[in-house]
Amino acid sequence: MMIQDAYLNGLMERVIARNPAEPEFHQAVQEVLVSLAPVVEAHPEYIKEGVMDCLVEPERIIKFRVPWVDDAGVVRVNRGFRVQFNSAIGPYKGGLRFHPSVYEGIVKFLGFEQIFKNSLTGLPIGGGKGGSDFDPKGKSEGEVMRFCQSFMTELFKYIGPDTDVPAGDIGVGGREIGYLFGQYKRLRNEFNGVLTGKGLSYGGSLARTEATGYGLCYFADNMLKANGRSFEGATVVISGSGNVAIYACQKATQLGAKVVAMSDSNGYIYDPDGIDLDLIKQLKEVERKRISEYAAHHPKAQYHAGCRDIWKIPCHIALPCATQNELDGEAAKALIANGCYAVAEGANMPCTPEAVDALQAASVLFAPAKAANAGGVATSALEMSQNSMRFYWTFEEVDEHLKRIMTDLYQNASQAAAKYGMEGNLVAGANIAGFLKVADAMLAYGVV
Ligand code: NDP
Ligand code: 2IT
Repeated sequence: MMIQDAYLNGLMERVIARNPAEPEFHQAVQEVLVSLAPVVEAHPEYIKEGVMDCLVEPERIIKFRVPWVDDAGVVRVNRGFRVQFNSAIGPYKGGLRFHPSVYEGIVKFLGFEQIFKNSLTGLPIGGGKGGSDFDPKGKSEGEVMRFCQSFMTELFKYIGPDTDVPAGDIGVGGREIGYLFGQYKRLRNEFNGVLTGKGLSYGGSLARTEATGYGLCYFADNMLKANGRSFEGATVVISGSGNVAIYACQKATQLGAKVVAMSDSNGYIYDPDGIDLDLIKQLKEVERKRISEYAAHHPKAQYHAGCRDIWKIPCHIALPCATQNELDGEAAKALIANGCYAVAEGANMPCTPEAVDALQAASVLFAPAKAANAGGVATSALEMSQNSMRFYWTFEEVDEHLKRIMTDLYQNASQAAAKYGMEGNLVAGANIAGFLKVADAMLAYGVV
């Protein structure tokens, strides 16, 4: 889609020229600038006071060497990143991703989107993201531990509970957060809430593990009900079988849906009887195995190598929960042809721009990642609150906060879209509502 504003168009050209060979970052910025064109038209001060130019430039990027020794005694060297994108409304907050595909452009796209997502939660958190091109797959416990310790030995200089609070993302779960927190505590000699997603015995919050997947379904439920639909009786396809996918499957099932497919980076399983989530959890959370093993336990289930065709399975609701650009224009057309009426993004930027355009043109209800998956980081902020209070809330208390946050978020995004003449367009609504709070704080600070 074109940016309907000359200044923002020029800004987009400068972003591309100043950040060459970072297509994911360009894609994320382009989408936001398209949404913000009517806002800057009504509020030229955001351009005049430099807010737009500052918004697309990270406050700070830290890039570092991560050396570690593998089990064979060989020295390995990975790259570490932390992009501290925007601290206008709170300390930088966002996950760490360990995956071989990580480079600066991925961390920048994720950090940029995190600014708006975190603002949308209504909680005081700025935007940041980090990670490494380290691949945890096939590594021993000892190798993962030594890598995490080396990573934190550099990162600890730049983070803190009032400065920057990392958490998990792809390849970083409870195990990795434990190793990272242990090393931070040792280096700093401080026990504080510098990371979220911690274990329950050392400051973690109940319901953080479930929060992104649950929040995704709470958001989707709001969107469906506002349009006379619901999860009850719906057939659902979910990509991924990691943290977000597993708890999205659990909540969708609790809300009355039947989840018939899940995937990993090698392929997908289709189980017409409904996914056996206990088995998925055992294979993925405990044994760290491939999803292909599922078929051996359920004879009616089919395993297909490759990820793309998962979107050809007929469903009413699709929840992409694996990675960026995993659902393209062709996949969107297949979903539409099969009668899919809602797509909610659990992963960050899983739908390509062509897919989003096709879904919206066909009036498929579309919940964008920044809004739909914000329940994870919102619950991270609740973990920070509990750490500051040196207190714990029950699972039910945290879950109630999460539900309310996702409902408020849906309302705010819908209202912002309607206010700027784009009723029902939650992409625009989420971008605008997330932007306004950050932009007003930036205006208040002057040029800093
Ligand atoms: P996990 O590492 O727990 O799971 C990732 C899942 O996605 C795995 O099934 C993985 O398969 C699959 N996957 C990863 N990369 C690819 C790829 N390139 N192609 C196909 N499949 C892939 O991560 P999360 O569940 O935490 O994260 C999933 C998505 O949700 C990401 O986009 C993340 O940014 C986003 N997200 C996560 C939040 C959180 O709280 N954890 C919060 C908000 C968003 P395999 O095991 O084979 O690699
Ligand atoms: O993309 C995300 O919002 C996350 N990976 C969660 C970040 C967090 O700080 O909990």
